[in-house]
Amino acid sequence: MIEIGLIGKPNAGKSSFLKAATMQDVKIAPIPFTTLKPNIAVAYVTKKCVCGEFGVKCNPRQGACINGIRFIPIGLWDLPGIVPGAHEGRGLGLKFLDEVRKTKALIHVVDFSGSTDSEGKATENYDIEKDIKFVEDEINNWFKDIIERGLEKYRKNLGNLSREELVDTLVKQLSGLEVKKNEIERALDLVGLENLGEFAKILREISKPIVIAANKIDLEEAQRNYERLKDKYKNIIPVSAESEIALRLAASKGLIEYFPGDSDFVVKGGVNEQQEKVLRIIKENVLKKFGSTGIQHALNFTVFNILDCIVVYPVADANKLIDNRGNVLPDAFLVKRGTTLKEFSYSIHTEIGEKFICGIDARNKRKLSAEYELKDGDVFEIIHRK
Ligand SMILES: Nc1nc2c(ncn2[C@@H]2O[C@H](COP(=O)(O)OP(=O)(O)OP(=O)(O)O)[C@@H](O)[C@H]2O)c(=O)[nH]1
Ligand SMILES: [Mg+2]
Repeated sequence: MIEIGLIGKPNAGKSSFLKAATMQDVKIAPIPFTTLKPNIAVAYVTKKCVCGEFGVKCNPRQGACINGIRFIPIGLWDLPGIVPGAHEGRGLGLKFLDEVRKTKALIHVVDFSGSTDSEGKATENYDIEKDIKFVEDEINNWFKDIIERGLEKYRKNLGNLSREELVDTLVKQLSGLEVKKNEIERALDLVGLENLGEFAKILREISKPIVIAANKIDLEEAQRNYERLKDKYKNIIPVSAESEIALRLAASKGLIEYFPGDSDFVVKGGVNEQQEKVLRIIKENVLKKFGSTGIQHALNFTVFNILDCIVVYPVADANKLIDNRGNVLPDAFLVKRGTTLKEFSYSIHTEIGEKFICGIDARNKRKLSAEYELKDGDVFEIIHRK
């Protein structure tokens, strides 16, 4: 399962984001350091399912398929707040980041309203660009410290190491961080190792990209800041975690019809005056202005645009599209674009990879080779030796 981490200063809304995305009951409060230990919960990215095209009704083993939209599980980590100097131990430090080494990307939840300072304390007109910078710097420093530790024993003779030895050393040191060999090679090609800080920064950008969630976008100040900065930073999504929580809650109580990611909702009745007012504000101030609350969009954007994942559907029988128990289109897997069928087979089970013979495309029943590059929406059977 792909894992994503929520980072940011205290009070930015990380736990609110997690709750909005998963409805997991986590502690949320307007005081800094409410979260003291990482929480993980299952969230979902959404994509149109292939069941409509094949004219079948699917039985997902994980997640769900609702109105032809497939909900594919990912792991989402809610982390304690980061303050400037965290990599040197300030605040709660960065120790907890060790628990999220396996994340493939990070969502930086930023309080775009500017109503909290770098430590999460209440203020006014805070310069949010400072947050965008210091949190990234802290994460880059975390990488740098790990790389430095790995190279410690070679310090005196770093110049004597061949490129291959250097890459091998870095691969070993960074393996727990989900950093791949080709990512290390790319970073070395781009900036070399002369300036370790620069190398760590580039490697972090390649191997753990950061998406900015411009949170609290329901507030006027946040909307002003977003308009001012949206073109300056790339990968920035306007978000209102609080609005999404309210909408999901109202939907679960049967007050409204609402689907995560929707640009609107329908009131079903039984809404009191206060609830009606809150819903109206969300509709006018968030949904109409930004197209959604941004929570689902931020997750989908991170997985599909930034990590460049596609969705594939392995089945045990390419004719009936079922697994061994008769479930139709049981699995929808996220894989990185460019993954070959053989690599995918290994990722399911080493034995399937080792005994791989070929694949069969469920659409045209043609054979697929080991080197076939999987495409978005592929449905296939893997034939392997028994
Ligand atoms: N207006 C508004 N307030 C929000 C939004 N999201 C979170 N908040 C508020 O911001 C405060 C902090 O939220 P949390 O989710 O606890 O923040 P956190 O980043 O997890 O904080 P720490 O655990 O202390 O690091 C709470 O009072 C939330 O209600 C939002 O979208 N809009
Ligand atoms: Mg929290």
